[in-house]
Amino acid sequence: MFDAGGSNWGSDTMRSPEAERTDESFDKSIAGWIDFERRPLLKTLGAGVALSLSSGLATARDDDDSGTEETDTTGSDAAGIDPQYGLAVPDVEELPETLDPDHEVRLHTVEPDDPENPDRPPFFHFDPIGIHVSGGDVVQFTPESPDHTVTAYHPAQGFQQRVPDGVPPFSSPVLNLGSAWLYEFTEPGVYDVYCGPHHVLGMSMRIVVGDLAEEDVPEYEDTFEGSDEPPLLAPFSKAFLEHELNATTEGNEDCEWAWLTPQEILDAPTLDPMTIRDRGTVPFEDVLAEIDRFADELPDHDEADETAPTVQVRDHAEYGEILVDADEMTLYMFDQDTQGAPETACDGDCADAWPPLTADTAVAGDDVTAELDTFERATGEMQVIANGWPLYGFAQDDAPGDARGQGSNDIWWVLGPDGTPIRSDASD
Ligand SMILES: [Cu+2]
Repeated sequence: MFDAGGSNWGSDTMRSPEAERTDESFDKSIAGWIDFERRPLLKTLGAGVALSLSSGLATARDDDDSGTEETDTTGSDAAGIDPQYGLAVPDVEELPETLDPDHEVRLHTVEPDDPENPDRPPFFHFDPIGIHVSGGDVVQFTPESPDHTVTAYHPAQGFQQRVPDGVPPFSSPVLNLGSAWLYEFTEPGVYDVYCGPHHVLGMSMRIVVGDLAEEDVPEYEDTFEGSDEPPLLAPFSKAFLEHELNATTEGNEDCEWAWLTPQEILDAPTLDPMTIRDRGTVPFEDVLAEIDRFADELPDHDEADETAPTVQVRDHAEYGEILVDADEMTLYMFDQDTQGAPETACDGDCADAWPPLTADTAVAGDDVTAELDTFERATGEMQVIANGWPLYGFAQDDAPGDARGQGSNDIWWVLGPDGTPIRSDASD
């Protein structure tokens, strides 16, 4: 029930209704916080949007009127993910089971917590903003606000190449809420990507693929000036935009640049490729904290909870280092579950006694070496998996350090930092 999208990638997309719609809604989405005098700047941004997407724009929406299923004939690989166009899934609820994404990146808009400066524009960002994936991993990009894209820095998009050699200038279409876009990262290396509509607001991120070594880290320089050819793409440079901002806003010469810039983001120390490789994921907050002029304005928002570790390690007096949840409560695995199977053998009354650990995104604490993932329970909640084992709490544990469920019926066990069950005797 989804269109693989291949037939929608027209060559005349610059004039497609979708491009115009995006241009318009982009204006609307930021009109609320920008003053009237700056409208000419927005026109400039709008033009840039159409240009930046010209080589990779297509609709992510189902064509409900067509009544026919069209087949992708553009040379997709076996998984149906095109190396240039990825795979747009109009309805994320209908993600084909054969495509099991290994990672998820959300595309966000967050209002800063800045009562002193109510006109401060929102932060448009990817979260996590840095991830390390294995070669061949599929990443699902999920918009949580409208009108984002995921686009490679590439000469074909008007930028220096910031993806490994041979990687095409890939781009998602403009993504609407409820959709998703999948891309398979096959070539090892460092990938910098941006959101077309929000690039000038600093919306960019870095993906490190494979076992990167220090000597393999590419030197990306001078990217944000745009390329000389074609010169029309130069409007992406910060200098140009500052000029426009100052020219269109009276007495604005001393105005501090209100937005994040991609350069600030991608130069943040915590987005160093080796740091990303070592950390696995880097939340947006960590990058924001490293940009001096925003360091005091971290959004005080659910965002903080979403990026706090969902699973961490705690030393237990009897069992040594074990996995615990965000509140340091002991976590368990269930022998009747099948390791690696995205399903649970514990629901109903069982789930009352052994509440599943749920989170939209599983974030590993520092000492967690188990690979974390999630799957959808019948209730619609996302349950966290460590090393292939669905995780549960125990209703009779009252405080951190309690592990009253250990060895219960000889089928419930705590887990070590790598997600291996610790099948010791019951403690009582
Ligand atoms: Cu965006």
